[in-house]
Amino acid sequence: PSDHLRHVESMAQLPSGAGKISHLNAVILGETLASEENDLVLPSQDFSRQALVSSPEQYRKMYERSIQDPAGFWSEIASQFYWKEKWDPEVYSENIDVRKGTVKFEWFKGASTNISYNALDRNIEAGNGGKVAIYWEGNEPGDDEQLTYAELLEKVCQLANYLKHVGIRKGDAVVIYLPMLMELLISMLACARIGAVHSVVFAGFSAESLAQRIIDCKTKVVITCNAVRRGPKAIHLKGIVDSAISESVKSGVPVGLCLTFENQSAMKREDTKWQEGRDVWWQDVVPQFPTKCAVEWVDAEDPLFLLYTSGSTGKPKGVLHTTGGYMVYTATTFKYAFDHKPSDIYWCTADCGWITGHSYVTYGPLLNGATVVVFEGYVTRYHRKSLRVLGSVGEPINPSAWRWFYNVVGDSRCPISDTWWQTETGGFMITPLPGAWPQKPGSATFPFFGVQPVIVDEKGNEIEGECSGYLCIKKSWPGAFRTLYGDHERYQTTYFKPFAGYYFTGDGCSRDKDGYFWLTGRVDDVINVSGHRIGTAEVESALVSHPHCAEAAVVGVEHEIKGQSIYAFVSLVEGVSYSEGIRKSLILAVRNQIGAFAAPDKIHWAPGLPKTRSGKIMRRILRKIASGQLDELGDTSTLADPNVVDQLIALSDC
Ligand code: 6R9
Repeated sequence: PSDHLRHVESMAQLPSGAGKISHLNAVILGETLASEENDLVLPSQDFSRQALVSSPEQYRKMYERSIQDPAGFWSEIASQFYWKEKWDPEVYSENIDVRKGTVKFEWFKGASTNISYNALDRNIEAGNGGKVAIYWEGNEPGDDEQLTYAELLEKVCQLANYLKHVGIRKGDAVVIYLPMLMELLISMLACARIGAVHSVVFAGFSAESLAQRIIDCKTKVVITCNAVRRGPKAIHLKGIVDSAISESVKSGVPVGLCLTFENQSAMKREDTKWQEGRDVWWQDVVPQFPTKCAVEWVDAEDPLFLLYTSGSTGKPKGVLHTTGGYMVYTATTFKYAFDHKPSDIYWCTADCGWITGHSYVTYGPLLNGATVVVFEGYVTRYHRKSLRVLGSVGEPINPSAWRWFYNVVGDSRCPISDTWWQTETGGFMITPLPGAWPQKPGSATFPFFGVQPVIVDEKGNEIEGECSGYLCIKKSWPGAFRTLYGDHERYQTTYFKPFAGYYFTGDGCSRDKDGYFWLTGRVDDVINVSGHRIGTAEVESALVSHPHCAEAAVVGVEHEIKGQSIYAFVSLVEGVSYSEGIRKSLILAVRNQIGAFAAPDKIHWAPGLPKTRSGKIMRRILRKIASGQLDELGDTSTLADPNVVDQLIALSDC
């Protein structure tokens, strides 16, 4: 790794802190509590002294203000950004309660701004044009580059001008299917500059998944690269895009342009399949365009991006984020959760194909004028002396993993921000503030400013104090998603109907006697494999598309390394018998339709599935069988055919 990796100061996905506080419904630590006995890890005095928020009291003051006077709190923060026109007069309006009509949030409505301007031009005007914005580390040692803020702006402007030249206008969707090259960030920022709506698709998704997303947002342009190197292998991304586009064309979405970056370290031009007229090499056109591009000022509530995520039905959801609130929220959460200092070099290991990459590789850090490491491959070895803050996100981190991260990676010195949030929330929701809180290994601690988490019971009643239940959020926050693209009804039904009056997160949660929040995982049919969100229904529909599969039921089981792994119960059609060949081809069906990351670890042959008399699969029982908890099967008397369970147990090791 080149020199700058030795100075990585904060790794990303989220940081931590410590403290005693009272908050929300909870309250809590007595004066004497701060010790290991209570499993508290205190931030060092040195750290706290220099931190943006350096005590529980300071947090509490800011938090209380953010709840009592959200308009004042957020408009003060928002004033640090450039707005062509200010919002007037309301800072926000919201209806979170389906019983009161259509759910709708608006922040800074009427104001006009541009996030690309705020991330680039504003920092350059403040004198930081020569500061490094991106350190890019390629797959191979020595394969690295860097861009200052001024250079990044020029590249963004050239692409923005090119996109305008080919007819992309404000509001048009642009699909980006790229690995972690600098061009991925450049593409996002170029779209934002001209008011186009980017939809980044993780470059591990299959052609079918990519096609599904292209069709849903009806894009005319796909930005990709010819190939990407994964270890010794080159993956022909352009080939995947070709299949996705032909699929889209068949469905009436005629993608007319495939802008392809030549990723020379992975594949040469000559070896790339090409369709004249539709395909264009990035390097042939983009550099010819002017390095200045006027900004398209957009309303704070104009869409910034779409990001598809898994839900509990087969069809991925197009989570839509708008401009103003998302900008203010990601910048602020980044600043406080990582205790950002201008001299920091910040590295987030996430891919921009997921929300973490959007909010905490691209927008949050650049809006703060930070120096960001973008990394395509794997780190072999680096010094950790300069690390200040560690972060974690995506799944519950158990106390022993937390301690390893803290003791080994952070030399028992760096606070960890274990940040809980979602694609839908735009930014961190429950997170330690390093320097403010004593941490508890495995707890995401307390809510960020302006966020009101509540725990509700099955009936949707808020429960207080030490308890567990369903995690919901009361009131809106600036970074909240505004709709599911093209399906506001599904947005309301999925998130706001289950517990009327609240946003339902889909997560289970408990709160301890000290008021700390502990996320316990999804309570719906979503599986979290190594931080990748996968709907059981998506995997099931990929399996049943196999001609020999009659029925499939997928559950998540605990996995030591991945958090959860995918376990599939499969019934074959009559007359076909189970074989290794069929097992492999079933797994291939999932890889082809979703992507390799969604491949089941286990296929469990199932002559029948446990169903209620009304035909509903009882996943509770399947989960127990999958995790070998056979003495905890519970009541099986409501099954249409209780014998099915014994059959499945007998086939456990096949
Ligand atoms: C940011 C992101 C969201 C789901 C979420 C929850 C799980 C995220 C977590 C966590 C425990 C944390 N999750 N952060 N669980 N502790 N710190 O991951 O977005 O891909 O939409 O996933 O991830 O289950 O509901 P997304």
